Amino acid sequence: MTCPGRNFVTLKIVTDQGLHGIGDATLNGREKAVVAYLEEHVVPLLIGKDASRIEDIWQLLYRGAYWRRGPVKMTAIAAVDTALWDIKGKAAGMPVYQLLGGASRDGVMVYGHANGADIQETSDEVGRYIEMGYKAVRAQSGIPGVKGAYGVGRGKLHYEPADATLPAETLWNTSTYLNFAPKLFDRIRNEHGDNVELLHDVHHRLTPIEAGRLGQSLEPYRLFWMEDCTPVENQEAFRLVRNKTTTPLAVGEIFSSIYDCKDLIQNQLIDYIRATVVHAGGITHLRQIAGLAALYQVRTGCHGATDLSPACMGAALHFDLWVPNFGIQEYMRHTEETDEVFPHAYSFSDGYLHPGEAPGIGVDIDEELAAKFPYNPKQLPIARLYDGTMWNW
Ligand code: KDG
Ligand code: MG
Repeated sequence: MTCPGRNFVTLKIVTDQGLHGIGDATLNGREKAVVAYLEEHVVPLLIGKDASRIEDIWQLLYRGAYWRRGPVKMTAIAAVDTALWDIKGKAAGMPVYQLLGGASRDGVMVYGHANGADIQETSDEVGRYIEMGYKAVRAQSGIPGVKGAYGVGRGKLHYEPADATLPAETLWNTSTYLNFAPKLFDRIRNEHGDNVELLHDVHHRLTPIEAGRLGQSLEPYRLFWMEDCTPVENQEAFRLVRNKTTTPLAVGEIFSSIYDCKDLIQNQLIDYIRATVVHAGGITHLRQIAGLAALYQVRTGCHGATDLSPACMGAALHFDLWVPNFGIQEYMRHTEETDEVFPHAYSFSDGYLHPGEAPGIGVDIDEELAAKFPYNPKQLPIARLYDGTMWNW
């Protein structure tokens, strides 16, 4: 565990041939749960195993647990899987995207995060991302009358919601938000034109009928996607949203397996699947999810907030460069300290990321430097309605 600005958990696997691989094992606000699972139940099983048997080790950790799935276990499995792909790439002298089947595109289109205290500040921030070369930008804004609206950080560059040892309390008001959101995107489209893709994260806050209304009211602004418009436990709800709006829907950053996604995908209730390497069982499992999604013209849009470490980002970029049904990749830049702790081969140019040509995932950890940033327990906020009722953050 290390905290170069925020907490990350990294698994490093070393082979007796002198190769090593790393994998991200970070579950924001629940870091130690994954560490304990790895230390108690996973690492002892790996000692002496053949590191080349990625699939068999995946099955051992998944089936062998008896208590299958769930974010803690699937994050632990993802860390092992990523580290083993890293090792296989190094053994072969190839970047992981080559092992997967080679590049399907020249670069990975990413979206950055623009946020501001109000509509103007957010629109200005979208402009700054466009100047930096981004082709796609997520816009989140402070909302008058909503204390601590989702997606608005203290700093512009490194939005970091997990900021307190006990969860900070934010407040939510749906009708204020529903009236506000179209005004935000109206200003952004007016000021920045049609040549930028715009995205928005509702962060699980609406009921299905409210989500339908929001989707309709945002149609004139042609969003690339509306994300997590309603909590995903009730997947049938997406049929109602779908029937109300042509705004594309993205879901899945909290999913940990193909079983969480399959009904949404098979019923064509979403357009983008947000599952990513670290929380959905690693590259081995994510490619199964993408394979299912491809049958239904659902494209990928991997989660890439700052709580996913550069080790996840590197692995995700190899996956993105290869996956036939790629949509977009989220890219929230890390702090300089984080980039130093995790030296990496991936690079950004003109709105696209490329994983680089280093063998493996192209990301390493500087353990000496990492040790200078000790773990600092932090939790994600919670949200309540103005009458005190618990809501979804
Ligand atoms: O740890 C929680 C964050 O990863 C999440 O709030 C970020 O919703 C998010 C996004 O779309 O990046
Ligand atoms: Mg999200």
